[in-house]
Amino acid sequence: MRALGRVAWAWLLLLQLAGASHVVYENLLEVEEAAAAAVPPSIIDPLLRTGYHFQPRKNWINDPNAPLYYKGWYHLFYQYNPKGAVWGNIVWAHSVSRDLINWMALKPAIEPSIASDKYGCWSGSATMLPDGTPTIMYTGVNRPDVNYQVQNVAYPRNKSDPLLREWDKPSHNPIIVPKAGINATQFRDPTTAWRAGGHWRLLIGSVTGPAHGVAYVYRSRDFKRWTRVERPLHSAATGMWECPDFYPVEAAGRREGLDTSVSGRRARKYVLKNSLDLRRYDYYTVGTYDRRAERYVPDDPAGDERHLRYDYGNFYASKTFYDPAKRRRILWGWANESDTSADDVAKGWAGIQAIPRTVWLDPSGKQLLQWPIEEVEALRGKSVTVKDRVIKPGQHVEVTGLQTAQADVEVTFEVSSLAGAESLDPELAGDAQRLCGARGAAVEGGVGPFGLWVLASADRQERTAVFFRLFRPARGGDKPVVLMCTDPTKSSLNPNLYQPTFAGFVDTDISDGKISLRSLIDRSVVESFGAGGKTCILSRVYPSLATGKNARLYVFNGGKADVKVSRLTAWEMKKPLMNGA
Ligand SMILES: *[C@@H]1O[C@H](CO)[C@@H](O)[C@H](O)[C@H]1NC(C)=O
Ligand SMILES: *[C@@H]1O[C@H](CO)[C@@H](O)[C@H](O)[C@H]1NC(C)=O
Ligand SMILES: *[C@H]1O[C@@H](CO)[C@H](O)[C@@H](O)[C@@H]1NC(C)=O
Repeated sequence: MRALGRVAWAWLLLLQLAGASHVVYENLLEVEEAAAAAVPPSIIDPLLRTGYHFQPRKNWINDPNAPLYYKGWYHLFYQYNPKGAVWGNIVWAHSVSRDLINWMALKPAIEPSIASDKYGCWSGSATMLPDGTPTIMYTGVNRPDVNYQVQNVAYPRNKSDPLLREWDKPSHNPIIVPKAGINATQFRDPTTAWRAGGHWRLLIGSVTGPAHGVAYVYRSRDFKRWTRVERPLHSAATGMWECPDFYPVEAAGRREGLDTSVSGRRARKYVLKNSLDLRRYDYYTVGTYDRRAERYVPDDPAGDERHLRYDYGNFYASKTFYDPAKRRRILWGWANESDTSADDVAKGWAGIQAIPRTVWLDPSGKQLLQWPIEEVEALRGKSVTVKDRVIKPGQHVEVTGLQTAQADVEVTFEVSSLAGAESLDPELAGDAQRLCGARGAAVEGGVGPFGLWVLASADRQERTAVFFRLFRPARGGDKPVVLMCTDPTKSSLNPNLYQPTFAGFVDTDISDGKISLRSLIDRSVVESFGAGGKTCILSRVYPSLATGKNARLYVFNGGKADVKVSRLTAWEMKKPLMNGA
C-alpha cells in the first residue's frame, strides 16, 4: 500500500510540474476497503477517515490560514500539531495544489523561531503586494506564562519558487503589539490587508469590556509601521471576535469575486465575518464600508444579533481569499471532530477542512450564497439518477446501484401544496436549532420532514437525516417558513459522540413548490447545501454499521403530504491525492 502510494505520488508530482491540472488518483478506495475489511467497526475504523476533504496524513489541525494563489498553485496553510492529535505545539503546516482538490504536503512554512512567536504561531492571512509578492501576517505568542499576543510578518525567501517553500521573518518583527487598553491575551488573527488612498489597512480581532467583540483597524503606508485607528471598524456585544474576515462583494446575484483591495463602484457591499469564541460558530453580516471614517455598518441594524451563519454545523475559524485565476472568492473553514479526544488520540488524527466554497451575494442582497468549488465535480464517478418519483407520507425509497459512503448527491424536491404545513410555535420561531431539536427527523409533520437519510445502515437503525420541514407563514408574514436540518441523533450506535441537531432557516418563498438539496458525503462528514447554497450545514458523524460498502442512501418523507423527487442524481466520489495519505 505504502509503496504503491509513493510511486503514484511521484507520478502526480511529475504531472503537476508538467502542468496537468485535473489529475485524480482513482480507486485507492477499493484497495483501502479490502485492507480494512478485517478491522472491527469502531471509532478508529479507517473507513471513517474522510476521503476527499482536506486533511494531513495524521495529527491535529484547526484554522485554515493564508489561503492564496501564486504562479499557478493554490496554497493552504493551517494550524497543525506535528506531535499529536490534540491541540498544541502549533505550527503553520503548508500544502499546495493545482486544483484545490489534489494536495501535496510541504514542510511547515512557519514555526516558532523568533522572540515574538516563540510560544506559538497562530492564525493569520496572506496579502499580495502590488509587485505580486505574497506576504503573511500572523499572530505570535511571545510569553510562556500567559498567551500574550503580537502580530508578525513573513516574506517568501525565493519569489521564483512557485511552491513558496521557505519563509523569512524580518528583524522588524513584531510589527503590531497590543497597547494601552487592549487585552494582550485577546488580540489576534490579522486579516488580509487592503489598500486604498495610499494606506494599507487590516483588522485584528479582540474584545473590550466584559464581552464586546471588536475588529480593530490598523493602517500603514509601508507595510512596516502600523498604527491603530482609534475607533474599531465595528463591534457588538457578542464576546471575543476571533479570525475576522472582511471583503467586498459584487452587486447582488453576480458570482464574480472581488480582490480585497478593489474600490469604487464595484465594491458597494462588504461582508464582515467573525468567529465567536464563546459560541464557536462563524457569523457574518452584509453592509457598507466607509473608508474615510474606517467604519463598517451592517445593512440590517440587528444584523449582529440576527445570527446569520456561513454554516449551521461544525464550521469555524473560516477564511476567504480572492482567486485571480478564476475570479472568484473562495471560503475555507475548519470542521472539528464530534468524537472524544481519547478517540482522536487512538485514531491519530483530528480535524478536516470543509470543501472550499465559492461565495457571492444572493440576489436579495441580504445574505451570501455558497457552493462547492466546481473542481470537486472532477471527482465524480459512477452515477444514478431518479426522476419524478413520488414519495408517499411515511415512505422511504433507497437509491441503489452505487456506493454512497463517499458520494455527491443533488436532489430537487417538489411539494404540491403547502396547505398541510404545520403552524410554527412562536416560542421557537427565532431559533432554528431549538426548533429542529424539538421537531427532529423522526417527528411526523405536515409538509416534511422530507429529505435524505445518508450513511444509513440496511436496517436504518443508523442514519443521518438531512431534511426540510415547512411551516405556515409566521404571523404577519406571507412566506412559508422553511427549516433545514441535519439530525445525527441516530447516526451511530456508538454512545460517546457529540450529536446535536444542527439547523438554519432557508430564506426562500418556494413559490413553485421546489427546493433543492446537495449533500457531500464523505465517510464521517456530511456537508449539505440547501436551496442552491442559501443555508449550509456540515455535520460530523461516525456510523458503526453504515461504513464502506454498507453505507446506504434513502429519500424519506415523514410528513402527511406527498413529496415528489423531481430529480435526484448521486455520484460516487473518487479519492484525490491528499497530502500523501
Ligand atoms: C528559487 O526557486 C527557483 C524555482 O524553484 C529555483 O530554480 C532556484 O534555484 C531557487 N533559488 C534559490 C536561491 O534557492
Ligand atoms: C483579558 O481577557 C482574559 C480572558 O477573557 C480575562 O481573563 C482577563 O481578565 C482580561 N484582562 C483584562 C486586563 O481585562
Ligand atoms: C467542536 O467539538 C464540539 C464537541 O466537542 C464542541 O462542542 C465545539 O465547541 C467544537 N467546535 C469548535 C469550533 O471548537
